[in-house]
Amino acid sequence: MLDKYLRGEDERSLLEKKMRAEGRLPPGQSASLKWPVLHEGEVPRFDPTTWDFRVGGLVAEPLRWTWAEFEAFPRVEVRSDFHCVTRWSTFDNLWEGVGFREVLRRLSPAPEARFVMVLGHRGQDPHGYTTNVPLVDLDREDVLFARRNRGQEIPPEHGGPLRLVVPHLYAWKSCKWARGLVFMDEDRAGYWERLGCYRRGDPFQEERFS
Ligand SMILES: Nc1nc2c(c(=O)[nH]1)N[C@H]1C(S)=C(S)[C@@H](COP(=O)(O)O)O[C@H]1N2
Ligand SMILES: [Mo]
Repeated sequence: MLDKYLRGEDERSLLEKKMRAEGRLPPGQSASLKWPVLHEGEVPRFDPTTWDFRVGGLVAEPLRWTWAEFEAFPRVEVRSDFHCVTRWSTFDNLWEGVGFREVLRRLSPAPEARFVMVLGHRGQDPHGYTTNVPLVDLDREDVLFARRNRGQEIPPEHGGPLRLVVPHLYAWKSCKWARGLVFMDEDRAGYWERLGCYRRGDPFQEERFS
């Protein structure tokens, strides 16, 4: 270890080297051992008696699930990497939660509904955080509404009690405090996308700012 220290190879740069060698470090990213907190606005207070999850837009019928209903959905575990457009990446995050496909099975989106607006907590803000994602990028085994990270409830500042995780796109798509979905026939811009982020945001293509 002293050798590595003297060569300036700390744990972080060793991880970065390994991830680069495995093709898991997108261009322009550095590996982080810490999990930074990054979001706009305030951390919403969670109240299980008023919390709900709403689905609208181009679905057979609009839906609303209470906290108790959502909590009863079967869970999955996913291990995945996480890439923020501000150039940090974390690796092998163990998430547990409700798979996006588990939610999708309960809905009947119209055939033309190829895009989804993911809605964050609104609180006092009439708009709140939103992010648009093509449905094909959500309808994947590794996309989930996460309840737990590395065996712990997700802390409020990281999006607890429920956050979306879309590991193959930049982390601005991984909406914290997720509260709803709107199915759409065309791609509309969410919060960061309106402010100049790419509509899709593939970290391996460096789709950062359009
Ligand atoms: N509701 C909400 N979700 C959000 C954001 C936000 O501002 N509001 N920021 C996004 C961005 S840019 C990143 S990098 C990740 C950061 O998640 P973390 O704070 O858990 O690391 O959350 C994403 N999800
Ligand atoms: Mo980010």
